[in-house]
Formats: sequence, C-alpha cells, structure tokens
Amino acid sequence: MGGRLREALRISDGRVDADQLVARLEAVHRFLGLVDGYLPDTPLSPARTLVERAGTRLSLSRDHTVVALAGATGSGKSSLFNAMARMDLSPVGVRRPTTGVTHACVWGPLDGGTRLLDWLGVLPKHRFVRESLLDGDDESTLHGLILLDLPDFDSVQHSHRLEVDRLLGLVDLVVWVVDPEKYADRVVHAAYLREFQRHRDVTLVVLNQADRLPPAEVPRVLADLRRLLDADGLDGVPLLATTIVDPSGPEVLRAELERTVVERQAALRRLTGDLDAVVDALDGMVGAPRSALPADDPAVAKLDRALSAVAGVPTVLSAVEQAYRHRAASRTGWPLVRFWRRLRPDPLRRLHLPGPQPVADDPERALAAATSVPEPGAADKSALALALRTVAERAGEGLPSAWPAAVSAA
Ligand SMILES: Nc1nc2c(ncn2[C@@H]2O[C@H](COP(=O)(O)OP(=O)(O)O)[C@@H](O)[C@H]2O)c(=O)[nH]1
Ligand SMILES: [Mg+2]
Repeated sequence: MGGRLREALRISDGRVDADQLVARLEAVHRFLGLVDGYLPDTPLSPARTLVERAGTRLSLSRDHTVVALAGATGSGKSSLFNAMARMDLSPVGVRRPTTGVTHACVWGPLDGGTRLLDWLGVLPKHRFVRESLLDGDDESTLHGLILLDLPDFDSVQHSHRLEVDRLLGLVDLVVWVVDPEKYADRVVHAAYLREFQRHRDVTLVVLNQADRLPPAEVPRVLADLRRLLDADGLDGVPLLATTIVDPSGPEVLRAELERTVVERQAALRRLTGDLDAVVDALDGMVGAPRSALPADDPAVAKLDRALSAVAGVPTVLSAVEQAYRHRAASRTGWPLVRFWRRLRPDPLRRLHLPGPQPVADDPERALAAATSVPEPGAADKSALALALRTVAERAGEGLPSAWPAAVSAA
C-alpha cells in the first residue's frame, strides 16, 4: 500500500475522484471487517472512525464546502467572517472575553446544509443564511459555502480549545488567520499548522491586519511567514494578506473561497488526506502476499501425527485390523472355530465403533463411537500443543508484528 498506491489513486491534475475515494474507503472497511477479532482494537480505531466519518460527511452533502476560520485571539477571524458575509453576524471584540461558540454562515439555500450543520454541532441560533435572492446576484458565487467562525485556539478556556479541535477534525478546508504581531507564535505552528501537513491541499493562510504594517514591510513579513510555513511542511499553501479596514482588503480571501466552492473538491481532498494517514498507519499490519504452509512441511506432518494420536487414530487402526481378522475368521474357516469366535467380542464394537456399515446417517451412533475411544493421554496432549505452537510459529514467521500472536491465538 503506502505512497505508490496513494499516488496511483490521484487523478493527475490533483483532482480527487469521488468514486475512487469511496472505493478506497470501502477497501479499508473490508480490511477492518477481515481483521476484526484478530488484531488489537487500538491501532485500528482511527481507521474505523475515519470510515464512519467519511461515510457520514459524503452522504450528508457533496454540494457544500465547509470552511473554518481558525486562529489566535484577536487575529481577526470574526472580522473576516463578517466581511465575507457582508453583515455583522459574529461579535467582534477589542478586548473582550472570547466566546466558545462557533458561528456559521451558509450561502445559498440551506437544504442539505441543515443536516451538515447539525452534524457539525453548530447551534441553530448561531446559524445564518445568505440567500443571493435578497442581494441581487453578488452572493451567488459563494453558493454552497458554509463558513465557520471558530473559537480562539489559544483561549484560556479548555472547552474552547476542545471545540476548535473537534471542528478542525470535521471541516473541509481551514483558513488560518494570523496577524503581524503573532504570526510567528510557537503555539500556532507547533500545535496546529504542523499538524496540517497532510492537509496542505485544504489549507490556506491569511496574514490579516496588513494595514498595521508599513506597506513596504508587508512583502518582508509574508516572506518570513512563508519560511515558517515551509518549515511546518506546508510549502505551497496559498498565503494571502488581508485587512478589514479597507473594503477591498478581504477580497483576495473571497476570491479564493469562490474558487474553492466552485471546484467542490475540498471535502474530497480533506478525506483523502485523512485516508492517506490511516492507510499509512495500517501499512505496518500488512505484509507481502504469502502462500500457505505446504502440506509436506515437517511442522505440518508433525501436527498431523499429533492430531491423529490425540484423536485415538492408532487405537482405532489396530482395532480395525483385529476386527478384520476376527470378522474374516468368523465368516470363513472351520464351523466350530467360527462359533467360538462369535462368542468373543468384536474389537471394533468394544470401542463402540461401527462395523462395515457407515454411520454418517446415524448421529447417535457416531457420537457413541466418538465418546468410546479412550481419552488421549497427557503425553499425546502436550505433543499436540507443541506441534500446534510450531506450526503457528512457522506460519507467523516474517509476518508484520501484529500478526504472529494473532496466528498463535487462532
Ligand atoms: N487594524 C485592523 N484591525 C483589525 C483587523 N481585523 C480585525 N481587527 C480588529 O482586531 C480586533 C479583534 O478582531 P476579531 O475579529 O474579534 O478577532 P478574533 O478574536 O480573531 O475573532 C477587533 O478590534 C477588530 O476590529 C484589520 O484588518 N485591521
Ligand atoms: Mg472572534
């Protein structure tokens, strides 16, 4: 699996094919079903969670793109949210206690968006709808956008950070909002941006409050921020400078969001990034194809013998041999000897095993037969245990580390 498979499943122009994504998710689902009960649960749970989440996300709406504005306190998330909506929807504060509530604005008819917002956990009273019919046509280019204004991720309130982390795990695209003062903040980079390496295709960085820098300084700060992003493994992500003090200041962000919404790729790309991560993690549990142990493998032959011994095959064999002689003699030979032989018990019947006629159609007799073969001795049992262990070890040799124990247990 791993890298080559991933590359093969991407369409060459960077677009993700929805059917192929679904096929990959189904393959992981099948894999999880096959190993269920054999492998420990913990390493499999991220894959299980993803398969479920991806299934839900894709079934709720493929027409919507969920974009989150994330960042530190005061970077301007709420201001940009209001600027995109062209309405004051989310409270903006100079020096205020931060809010732990996520606000959402939906462009276009709500339709499937309602269930998506329920799933995202945005409360109905914090949802707004921008219908282009009310504004002439200038909002129609954002149709399908669900923009979220997240709580501050550097909030002193633990619950706010939990809410941010929860939503960052669900949204399709993240716009990281930084300001000239705090753009190099260690927390932003170490705790968040670096974690989004896999989601480079659905990550956007905005240097807001650009008006607070002398115009000549803006390119230098952008270059510095770009260097930090490269170090985070986020090379190539779009980086924009915005300001809300000038009406045209947030337009670059708006244009970027319009492009994202029209493409309808963000959700698929996000899930592809997540899927790549879980597939890479499962890679360690999947080895090269292996053939079964050959029947003439010494370990298999030994197991064969040990199983025979425990099942009482040698006892039955010698009884069959004696019974053959006994029955042959009782049908042939001198009449007096024949009569005398008939008085002696048949060795097979002594074991409650049938005579020449088959027992398959008589379960009771079969059961009686089975229970009358002498119990295996301790030596036979321990020889069997040893033979089993050897076969399990041979079969598990060279398998990825999760498997040998599972093979032995099976
Ligand atoms: N000068 C300037 N101030 C801004 C800009 N964007 C936001 N602000 C101010 O920064 C403060 C924090 O903004 P807010 O949107 O509440 O940030 P949030 O905490 O990230 O939601 C408010 O006083 C805003 O008016 C900007 O582009 N330029
Ligand atoms: Mg805010």
